[in-house]
Amino acid sequence: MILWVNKLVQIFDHKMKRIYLLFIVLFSGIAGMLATARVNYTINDGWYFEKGNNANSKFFKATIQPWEFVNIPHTYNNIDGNDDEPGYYRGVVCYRKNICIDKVFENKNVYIYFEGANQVTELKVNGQFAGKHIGGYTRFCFDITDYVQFGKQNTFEIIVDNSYNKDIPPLTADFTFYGGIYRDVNLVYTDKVHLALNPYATTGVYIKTPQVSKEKASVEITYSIDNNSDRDSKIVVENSVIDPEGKLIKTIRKEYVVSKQATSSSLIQTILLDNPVLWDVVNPRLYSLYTRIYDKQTGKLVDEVSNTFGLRWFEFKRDEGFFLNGRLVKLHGTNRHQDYLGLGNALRDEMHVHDIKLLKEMGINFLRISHYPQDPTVLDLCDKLGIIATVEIPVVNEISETTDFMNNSVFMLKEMIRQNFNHPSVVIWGYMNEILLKQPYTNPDELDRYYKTVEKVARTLEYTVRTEDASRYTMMACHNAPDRYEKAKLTEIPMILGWNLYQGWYEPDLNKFEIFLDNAHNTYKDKILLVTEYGSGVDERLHSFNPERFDFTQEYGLIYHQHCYNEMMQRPFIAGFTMWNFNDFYAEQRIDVQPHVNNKGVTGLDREKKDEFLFYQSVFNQKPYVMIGNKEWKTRGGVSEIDKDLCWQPLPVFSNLNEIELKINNKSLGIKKCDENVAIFQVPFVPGENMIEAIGLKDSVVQKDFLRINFNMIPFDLRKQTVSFSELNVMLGSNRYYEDRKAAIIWIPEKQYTSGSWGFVGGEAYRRKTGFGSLPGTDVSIIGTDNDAVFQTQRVGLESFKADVPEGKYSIYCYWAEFNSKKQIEASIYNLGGGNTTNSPAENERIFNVEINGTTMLNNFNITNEYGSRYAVIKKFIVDVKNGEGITLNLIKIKGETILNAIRIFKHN
Ligand code: GCB
Ligand code: CA
Repeated sequence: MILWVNKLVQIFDHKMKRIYLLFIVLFSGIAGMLATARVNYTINDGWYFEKGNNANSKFFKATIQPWEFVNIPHTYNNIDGNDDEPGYYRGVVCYRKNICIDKVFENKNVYIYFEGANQVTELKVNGQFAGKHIGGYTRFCFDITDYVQFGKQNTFEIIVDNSYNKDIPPLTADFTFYGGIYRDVNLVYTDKVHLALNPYATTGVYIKTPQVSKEKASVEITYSIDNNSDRDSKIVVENSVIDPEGKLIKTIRKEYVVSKQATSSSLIQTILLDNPVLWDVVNPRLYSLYTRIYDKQTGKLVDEVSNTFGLRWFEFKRDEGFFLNGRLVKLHGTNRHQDYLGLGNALRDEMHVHDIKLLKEMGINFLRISHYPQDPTVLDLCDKLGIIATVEIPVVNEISETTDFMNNSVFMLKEMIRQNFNHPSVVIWGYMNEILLKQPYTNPDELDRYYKTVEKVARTLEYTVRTEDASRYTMMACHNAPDRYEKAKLTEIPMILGWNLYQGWYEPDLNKFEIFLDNAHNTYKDKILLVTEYGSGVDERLHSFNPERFDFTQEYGLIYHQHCYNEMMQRPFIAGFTMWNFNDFYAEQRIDVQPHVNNKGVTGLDREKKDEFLFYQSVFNQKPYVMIGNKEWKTRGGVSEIDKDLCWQPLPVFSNLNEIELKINNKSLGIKKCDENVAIFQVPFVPGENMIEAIGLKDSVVQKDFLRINFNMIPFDLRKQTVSFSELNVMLGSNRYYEDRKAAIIWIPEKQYTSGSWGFVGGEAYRRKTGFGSLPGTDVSIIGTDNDAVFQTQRVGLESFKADVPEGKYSIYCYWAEFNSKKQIEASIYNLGGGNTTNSPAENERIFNVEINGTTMLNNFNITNEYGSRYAVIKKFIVDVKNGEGITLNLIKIKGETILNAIRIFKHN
């Protein structure tokens, strides 16, 4: 309840004017003195951490083992989420710390504020329960005033649990559910009377801009005030607007009496502005709003909160696209996950900042913050840099049919909306991703019931968004199974249908991508369409000059992205698109060429730029752009011409100019036209250093890029060439080049043996059969190696590997991994039906002998018996090559087919 006097202090008459002036003098003076009406700082450092919860709180002694000393942001799954052992710790942990709450805060309210902890958090202060929060991706705070002792050390214990919980989304998803307090944690001290932080951990101030045009804007400010004191308080609330130049342009005040021990909510003030400076993607100008509470009697500043906001208007038109401030803007961007190499999700603020800056550098204007709300810095940066954003709650893959699941989802949605309400960058709230990917029932009746529940959850979430925030759009992202979504009536519900499309990746035909787009546009007559995901797996270490689907090479990725990009740009009804993904990210259960990692990022786990990033940078940027590709290919090499120390390999140059000239070691290779922003040159690499120079011309301005490539020449003819033979690393059954970055060696594709050279004799490349044709190599994780790519292909039925090397002492390393397994591996649902059909049966037992230059090295070699399957086996044989015999490795079959996955030949002298 609030007893407020609706008495706006305005300049009505002379008397009021005097009072007004008095206010100004009084308030500005005191505000200057007490700039810190509210105190807020992090308490991230020096926590004792323990897995499990042996909390015996009161008598906690920091010295007791086995406590580990950690800093927040922290997760306990960064190691076990990426090891060979399936699964990762999902359970209870405890963080503890003694914190002194200073006596100066004696009359204040004390809050502990979490930016995020995954996924259930419980707080004890001095042994007493002080709060609990559900959900791993939203902010929350607890009022701990009644539990702390001022002027003393207080024991804080935070128990965090990331166990599977059927009532909390996400239940399953293609990313690792890192546990822990992985974002900042703060203490906040406020006056007893203050802008309300709870129930949703916000600033307590919500800024709406219901009318914005070039001429004027109305700014509607809604706020709630907590009075935790024992007396009703007479207050003045002041709202001041600072324009993008930093100038104070409007201040309004309103008086209230706020009742003791109560929250006064939905208080509103409106400010009208003339000639507003607009927020736009090209010129993102921000206003600030200071909301201050003064004590009416003393004039003392009691609380102050600032929020930034932007003035813009926007609209999606079904056939034409997205309009911002009346101007058509094709939304082009990416998705982003919040993790990083080796750190899991425990990133410092500056790393989030770096990511969004990098995105801007790539030239995007649209970010789908998937699949959950992220660190507050992310949207701050979107506001600041001019990036349109969509945010969503992690209701992914499937639901639980429980009331708690529904309630938790609704609560998360409200948290997300209220916490991010003031960001001008946000135009869409999302609430479901591929929700019908998992089909928990096979029985049609049960599935029907399940669909009805999903529909109910969707309608409830849709309703929640519309009542919380009618100014933005609602969205659901669906996968390529429209019939399911139609059956469950989901396609009717949101304003925007997002589609996650993988034609040309999980599904075979790249051209079906655009067919899908046209169909969707014709089918969903009243829906706005976005492509919320499209992507292909790319490992920075892999290249191929014969790229194909699922080889994880840079080259296939480029073909894929160029295709999708062009098709989307040609269709105005695709209002926007966000590629999957900005960064590679951890997905513990996923097995690709880099197990536990989803490598569809255009940057790596460490944000290394792949060629796909450079491609997009060239198309998204207006400024003249010239960039030589393959920058990440640090140890490059290839096989020489038959009688020359030269190796021809293609090299892409990315550019938005018409033509590019390329030079190698100062010799021009001519001029090439850019085809869809790429010019691919055939480059004659020489052994050792190659200085590459790309030159583009635009309006008589020369744009250049340089790349120094140290080329490892592998001679074709092993004895005659001037480049003396040193080593040879060949992946059998493979078309790919692979960089082993730790050893800085280059693995190259196989070739057939010819006299004087090297290569295989007999056999065929292993291909796995899937629902959509055969694919290169296996997709299982190989245990005991980081170089899975070297083991994931093989030649089956190989008779020999021969290399006509010069005389000398050699190490010959044979690499094996048995793909056949008794255990059928569960097909990944993300393969969308393109999973394996042959997980080769166990009866394919194989036994063979290994013989080098006539000597039997291994007799009755049985890999499965000795090592089991999917295990990396390397055997090194040391051999003296004499009498011009070269190397002949024979595999002599005894049972089943012989195999060899890779071979490394290293010359010692
Ligand atoms: C999807 C999911 C996303 C996955 C992605 C993939 O459709 O929404 O979470 O990571 O596909 O790479 O399969
Ligand atoms: Ca693991």
